[in-house]
Amino acid sequence: MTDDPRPTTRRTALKRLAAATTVASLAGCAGGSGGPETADGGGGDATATPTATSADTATATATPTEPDTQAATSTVETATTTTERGAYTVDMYTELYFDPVGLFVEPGETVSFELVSGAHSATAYHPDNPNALNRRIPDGAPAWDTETFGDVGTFRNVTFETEGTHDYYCIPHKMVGMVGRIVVGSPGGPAEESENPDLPLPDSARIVEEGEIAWADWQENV
Ligand SMILES: [Cu+2]
Repeated sequence: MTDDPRPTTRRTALKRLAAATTVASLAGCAGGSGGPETADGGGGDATATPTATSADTATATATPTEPDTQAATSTVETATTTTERGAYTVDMYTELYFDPVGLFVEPGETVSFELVSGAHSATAYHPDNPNALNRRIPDGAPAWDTETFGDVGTFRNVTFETEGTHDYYCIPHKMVGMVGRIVVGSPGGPAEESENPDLPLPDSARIVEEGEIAWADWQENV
């Protein structure tokens, strides 16, 4: 399905970058308390995304999802290992990847982004999110963002309501290709119009077909 002639030197370079950045993140931003500010005043999406707080105040702020008759929304809530896990889990590793890198869910389902090692975020490509630069989630979907967190073993939940293709990235590691894709319901939206600029992602049709694509199965293609 892929005719991917990318030279292996890219992988080598990525690994070197990964190693270097791992050290940097361990030294620098392991605390996770100072997540990047969310850009305010965009005003685009009427449905405000609840702001995820730092992990140490995790339980109090989860905003219940209210069924919205009109707008499709994605919500973010903070969570700890003691709270309820979503139907799906995406693991985040200090080696700078999401696993699975490609995932299919039905609208309304919740994905738990779990921190296995390092300090990471899962952040939608939406102009309101830090360094997103471009939009790669469907029209009408809010700027979902777990913000960066560093407490290993915890997770944060994102509930996906908006059908289409949601590309996302890790704020500290976007530039070294820590990105992933979730197809909600069926593929669609701006992510389908161009290849992901930070790292090629699995084709959405393949994600739908296979349900999930493990990083180990994909990294040979990048
Ligand atoms: Cu990361």
